[in-house]
Formats: sequence, C-alpha cells, structure tokens
Amino acid sequence: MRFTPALLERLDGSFRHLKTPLVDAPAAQRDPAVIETVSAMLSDIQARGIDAVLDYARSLDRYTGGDIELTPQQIATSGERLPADLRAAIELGSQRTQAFAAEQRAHLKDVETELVPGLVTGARYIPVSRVGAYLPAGRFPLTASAFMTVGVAKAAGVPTVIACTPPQPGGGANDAVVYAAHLSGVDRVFVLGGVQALAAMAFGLLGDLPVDMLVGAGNAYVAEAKRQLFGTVAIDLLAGPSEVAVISDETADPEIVAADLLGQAEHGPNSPAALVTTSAEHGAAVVAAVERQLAGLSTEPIAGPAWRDYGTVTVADDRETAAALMDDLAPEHLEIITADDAWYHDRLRNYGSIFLGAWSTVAYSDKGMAGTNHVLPTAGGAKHSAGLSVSRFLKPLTYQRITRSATPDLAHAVQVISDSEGMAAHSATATMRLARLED
Ligand code: HSO
Ligand code: ZN
Repeated sequence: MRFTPALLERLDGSFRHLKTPLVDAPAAQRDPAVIETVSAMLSDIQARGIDAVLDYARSLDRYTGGDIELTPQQIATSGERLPADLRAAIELGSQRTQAFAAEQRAHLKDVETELVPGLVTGARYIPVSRVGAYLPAGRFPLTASAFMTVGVAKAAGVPTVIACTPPQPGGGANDAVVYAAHLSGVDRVFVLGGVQALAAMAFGLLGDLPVDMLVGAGNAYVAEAKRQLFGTVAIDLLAGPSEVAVISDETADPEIVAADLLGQAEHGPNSPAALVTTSAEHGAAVVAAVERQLAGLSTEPIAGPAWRDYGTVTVADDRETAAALMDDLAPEHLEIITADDAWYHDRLRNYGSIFLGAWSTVAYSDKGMAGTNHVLPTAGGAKHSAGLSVSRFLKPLTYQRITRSATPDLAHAVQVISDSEGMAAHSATATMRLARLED
C-alpha cells in the first residue's frame, strides 16, 4: 500500500497528511536472500524427496522424528482439548464461512447456449481435484485460516484437501487450528511447516499424489515458495503484511476508528494502516485515540512500530477525492464509517473486502464470523484480483457440440482464416468435413 508520487500530483494539494505518508510497504519488495534460500530448498527437495523435507523439518522446525501425519483419531478429537467457548466459536465460524461459500457456489451456474442452430456451446464448473492448504501457526495461530482455505475448497466440491501446519513449541499441532480444519472437512493433516511443507504437497511427497493448488498464508518464505511453485501448481494469491484502511468522517467515533486501525496493525511491524477522512478534526481525534489505545495494548511492541512506520492519516477535501485516493491504495480491508456509506460502496472499485458502517469491523471477517473470506489481496493487488472464494477452486471448463447442419457455416470461415494464416492442417480439418457433407 503506498501513496504514489503520481497520485500526489494528480490530487494536486486537494488533501493533506496529518502523518507522513508511507512509501512502499515491504510487501512489494522481495528480499533476494529469501528468493535464493527458497530456490535452493525447492531444488534440494525436488532432488532428494521426503528425506530433504524431514531434514529441513529437523533443522528449521523442531521435528524430532516419528510420523508427521496426524491420525484420523487425533484430528477428530482435537476439539476435546479446547475450552468449550473456543470450541463453540470455532464451530460458528466454520459454519458461517461454509454457508456463505455454499451460497456463492449455488450462484455459479453452468452455461449452455445454442449460438446458432446446431452449435451448442457451454461451460461447466469443475472443481480442482486436490488442494493443499497451509495453516499458519507462528506468531499467531490464525485459527480461522482453515475455514477460508479447507472449508471453502470443500464447499466448492474439491474431493481431496490436505493441510500442513507447523509444529508448536511443545511439539504437535495447534489444537484449535486442527479442530477448525476438521470441521472444515480436511482429509489429511500433516505437522509440517514452512517451505518444506509447500514443496512436499506440490511434489506429492506425502504418500499421495501432488496437489493441483496450494492455498493459505504464511511468512515471507512461505509466500516466496508459493511464488516459485506457481506454474507447477496453482496458488490462491501472494499475501504480504495484512493491511487496513478506513474512510471515516465527523460522524464516526474516533475510538472505534482507532481500534480498527490497530486491529490489523498488530499483525506485524510492517502492517500498514491508513485513514482517509474528510474531516481534519476527526483525523486528529483518531490519531490521539490511537496513541492512547496503543499505550494499553499487549501487542504494542508490534502494533506501535507498525503505526509509527506504516500508519497514515490523510485529509481529503471531499468524498470524491477520498474515494479516488482509496481506489489508488486498493487496500486489503476497507472500512467505511461515514454519513455516505452507500455512496462510497457504489463508487469504490478497488478493495479486498469492504466493511460498511460502524458496526462492521475487519476482525469479524478475520475470525470467520462474517462468512466472507479473509484470504485477500494486499499491496495494491486488489486493483486486479479478488480474494479467495469458491470460484477460485472451480474451473469453468468449456465444451461444444456441433451438428452436421451447423457445419458449412463454421467450416467455411475456419478454412478461410486458416488458409490466410498458412495453417494447412487446421484448414484440412474443416475441408474434410465439408467434403463429408457431400456424401
Ligand atoms: N487479517 C488477516 C486474517 C486474520 N487476522 C485472521 C486475524 N486472524 C488477513 O486478512
Ligand atoms: Zn487480521
């Protein structure tokens, strides 16, 4: 997320910053050392297979031997070790996410049309066969990630979904993450983290076929591994540090806006948080509230630096300027808390997910309670891509059924184009059929 010089020029003084605008969040910058490390690991794993995977698990990830796959019994009983209220919350999030995904799936209709008599063309949504989900459990376990990846893949109809999650300090997997994966319909779970986990799934080293698609967020190494494996497999998207942006005006409660900015800033010291407001007074009140709230936040050591280095507050002269600025930022999460929420919703074009009104907040979606997916494009990716949803797991595969009667029309045109290109064999497929019509 950044304010580009071009944008500053285009808006030509029609807004002013209360805090220094950020330039270039590190998301967009790929570290050459990470690229090289990941590339070397992938080559090694491709050459040496599961032995290399386990070597990396040993040296990087506390693996001490034994089976890395959880038994069906371990998966099924993962919820039993959780407090009842956490178990219930996970159940709710998993149901909500799957319900919304199922609704979206129901609206994706196969198409069939007879373009001209005898020419029937269509597309059928077919799910990918095998998906590998990475379920992070590092600084924060992100319990809901399983809903977003495993659950949505299953709602799309993916027959096999396997998951990898890194081992915890005491060994074993995070029970809440495994329970969330279980409720989401996961088929197999491996206690394996990092680059080695993604490579093992993509290369089919886990006693099963390679997966067709890798999904799920992780650290910079995990993201780079997905980038390098893209092509061998499909991926959901390459996520950088989580970001939040808010458009609010004088009708918004500064404390609420401040809380929501910090709500994502705690993801990492480089997580951007941007406020764009049409009221300088409101902007100043939010800045003061952020400082106050930071002082009492247990994650201040992360959120504090994030806010100071990557937080911005911009005052725009009017709502159109605010919207133009936000469309240029294309944030991952965008909250609208104004007197004109519906206007902004209609006007805005670039965001991963939008939260309308003071009662809507990013964390509700983050934790699976809003039903929407939290795997969303960051670092301006919302200009060209949407977040993860059932449609990402479905291939609209086309077909055509053509009759004898439709042949003259098609064959003749194909012949003419192919001949003009010098593609004789293409032309012949049409010519031969035209000749058969005479029979
Ligand atoms: N904001 C993250 C997802 C998340 N945050 C889960 C907390 N839990 C990416 O959208
Ligand atoms: Zn979050």
